[in-house]
Amino acid sequence: MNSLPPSFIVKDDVKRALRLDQPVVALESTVLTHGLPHPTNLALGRDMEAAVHADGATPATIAVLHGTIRVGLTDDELVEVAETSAMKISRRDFAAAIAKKASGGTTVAGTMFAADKVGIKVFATGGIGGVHKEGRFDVSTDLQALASTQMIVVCAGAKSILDLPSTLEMLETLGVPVLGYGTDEFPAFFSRSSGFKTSARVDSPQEVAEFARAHWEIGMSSAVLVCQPISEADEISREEIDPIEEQASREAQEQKISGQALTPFLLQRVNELTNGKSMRANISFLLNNAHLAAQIAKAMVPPLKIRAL
Ligand code: PSU
Ligand code: MN
Repeated sequence: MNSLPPSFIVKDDVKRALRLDQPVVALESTVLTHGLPHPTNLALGRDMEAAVHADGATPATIAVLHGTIRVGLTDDELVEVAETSAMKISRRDFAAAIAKKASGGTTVAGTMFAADKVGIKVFATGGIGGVHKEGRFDVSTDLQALASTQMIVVCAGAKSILDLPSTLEMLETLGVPVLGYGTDEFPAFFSRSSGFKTSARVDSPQEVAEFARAHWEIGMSSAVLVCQPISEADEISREEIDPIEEQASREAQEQKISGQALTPFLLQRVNELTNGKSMRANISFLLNNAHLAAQIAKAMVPPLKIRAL
């Protein structure tokens, strides 16, 4: 961490944990700035940090505040992120935010960039971006980040607002292992099943850690994507959610919503159309993913040191 650029600020407890090789879990913040309404977003941000702590790891929520990239937020800073209408920061947006001294929530790709810079190896999120149905070239930078960052990313799969088969094909093309946690099937976010297969199955945090070690020890440079299905209690059936997601997608096309605005629009519409049920489901698996990520981070200790001959 000695050569960090000046625009980075790492919170003291995160710095200490990293120096001592203790488990750390990165958390994203676009879900706070663009995924959930206030004050639910703040409660969720706090609860995700508490979930990571409860399982014995140090949480590092990542965001940009007044032009500095923060790895780990104080509670006051978390309040600020949750309250301000901020930028959505993916990889290409950091420089704009730094130059303008702006604030923003980091996407999966943005969070992976900052986490990787400081040496964090495990990251919990809700859903990754992917190939959209609405635009031929709307493919999330999240996929590129997964292709090129050695990190374990815990998610609940991808939403069926995305083109799931194309997203999975892209992950295969990019060499990203897609692991089902306790399942052989790729989970579809709100629903436990999607009808699509994962590339491998794992059943414990230790197995995830062993898989990641093997992947990186042989020199692979891609992430390991761990997909944990939503709990049965909070699941929304595909019969119920699919038509709603289709409607949201139709509306986005009618209203010509594209680019960065598309994912937040779809999330919000699906939430409105399910009367908040999708948001409750979202919160449920975000917390489950934070717990699992902490357990995986613990299983990754001692960290992998790749030696040359
Ligand atoms: N999917 C969700 N909730 C989210 C996101 C995706 O269910 O909050 C956010 C994540 O931060 C993800 C980003 O990285 O949206 C993807 O945006 P885009 O499709 O514009 O790359
Ligand atoms: Mn996009």
